[in-house]
Amino acid sequence: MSDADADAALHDALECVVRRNPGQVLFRQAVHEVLESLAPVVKQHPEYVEGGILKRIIEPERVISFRVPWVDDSGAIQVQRGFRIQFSSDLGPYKGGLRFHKSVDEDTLKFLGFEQIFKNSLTGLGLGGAKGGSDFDPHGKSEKEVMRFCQSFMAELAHHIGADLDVPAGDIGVGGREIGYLYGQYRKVTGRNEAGVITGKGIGYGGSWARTEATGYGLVYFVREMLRESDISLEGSRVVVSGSGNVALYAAKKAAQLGATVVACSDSQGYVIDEDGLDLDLLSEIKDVRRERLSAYADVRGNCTYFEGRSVWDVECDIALPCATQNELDGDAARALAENGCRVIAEGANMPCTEEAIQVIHDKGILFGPAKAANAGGVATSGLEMRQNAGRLQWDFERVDSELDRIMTDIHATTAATADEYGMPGDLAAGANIAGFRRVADAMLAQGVI
Ligand code: NDP
Ligand code: 2IT
Repeated sequence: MSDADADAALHDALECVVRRNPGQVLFRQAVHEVLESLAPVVKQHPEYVEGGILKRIIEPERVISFRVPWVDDSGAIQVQRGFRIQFSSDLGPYKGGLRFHKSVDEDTLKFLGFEQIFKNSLTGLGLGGAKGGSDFDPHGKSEKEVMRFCQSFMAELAHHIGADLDVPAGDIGVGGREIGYLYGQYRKVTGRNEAGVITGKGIGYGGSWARTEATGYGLVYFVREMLRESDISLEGSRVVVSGSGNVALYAAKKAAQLGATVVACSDSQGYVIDEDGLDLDLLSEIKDVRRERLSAYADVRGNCTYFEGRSVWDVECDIALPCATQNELDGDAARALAENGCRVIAEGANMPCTEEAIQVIHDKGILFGPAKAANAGGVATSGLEMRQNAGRLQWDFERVDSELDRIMTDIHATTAATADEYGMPGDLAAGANIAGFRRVADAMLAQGVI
């Protein structure tokens, strides 16, 4: 296909997203980022355009939106909006997390569902792409309020999911506690013990060892692979993570285990810098057990500094791991990191770097690990949990962790080889988009226009 025809097909697909989804800026950003990488693929493979792949892949198979009423502790009735975006089932059952955060809307979940298709493809497992969630804000809610909300949310969602249909998991605001309540309500509503319907379950009732750790650990395994042929090493490096939730905490723990000093982390209010290296057991206790704000870490730890309302990307580091949320690292932040000598940025969160930031990272020669590849360890381990559930067995921690390590190593090798093959050596973002896309596109061609 000629360059002009390929560019026109990609341009038409993006135009279609903009026209059909007015105001959905995150979804547009995510689609643009993928389509931008695909020109060389489309030129070589006109069958993708002829088979309508670009037109089909940008339209979710199904968008489900529902009312979630619940009663708060004062007896007042609250109503939230719930969603499940079932984006693509070409590689397997729909798969992707649930996000509970006040910012959640259809735009957010479409961007996340779209990215999930390619991420799940890269894992090499049989997983389609989906995302769901609600604008419920778990901050400051009592245990009982969280339970009642989860029950109401699942009373509706249960009609749309199943072990061979759609398998949710956690994301921002949805951790082990919420998954427990959601799974309990699924059993109650359906009357079935169907463990493979949701992942991230507790170890005692069908969960997988190492799922809790998987996204953060997987991110650091991916960084280790990125550094293999460089003069940079995790050992002795200075690392900054953003966020202090599930992904941030276990990324920090694995980086520290591999000899790095993790000097700073953040939450939505501010960041803490601890020059001796963060006390990660204390951080776990404050965030996971006590469910307090990060400022409480500084109060208990002493001898460290908490900055309210300031950017964690001002902290000097060798390696930066954005692990909080989308568009948290912008062009200015990327320039600040570069000026302070940062050599590596790898995305634990989904789409944490803005398009301008990615351009700056590229121009400054900073090594970049894109989210679809670098944070795929979480969903990959969810895939391993589904496999264990289907076999009604449970592997030990070491087995799951070593499978995770192997999958992350393979994802790195595939993305690097694909970038080489398409003449963009070292561009792991392009490699991830192309490799992720090709597997789904080939499956779509093989299965016809459905
Ligand atoms: P958690 O809810 O455990 O933690 C989220 C962290 O990010 C908190 O520290 C939170 O701070 C901070 N944060 C959330 N929203 C904002 C915001 N708007 N501005 C600044 N800080 C914010 O979520 P996870 O750790 O599970 O998820 C983090 C990221 O990783 C998300 O992008 C998610 O999509 C992605 N991800 C998660 C996977 C998983 O397995 N959990 C897998 C792959 C990717 P605060 O408490 O103050 O809100
Ligand atoms: O963004 C993600 O990959 C996740 N939140 C994990 C999804 C999953 O199904 O484990």
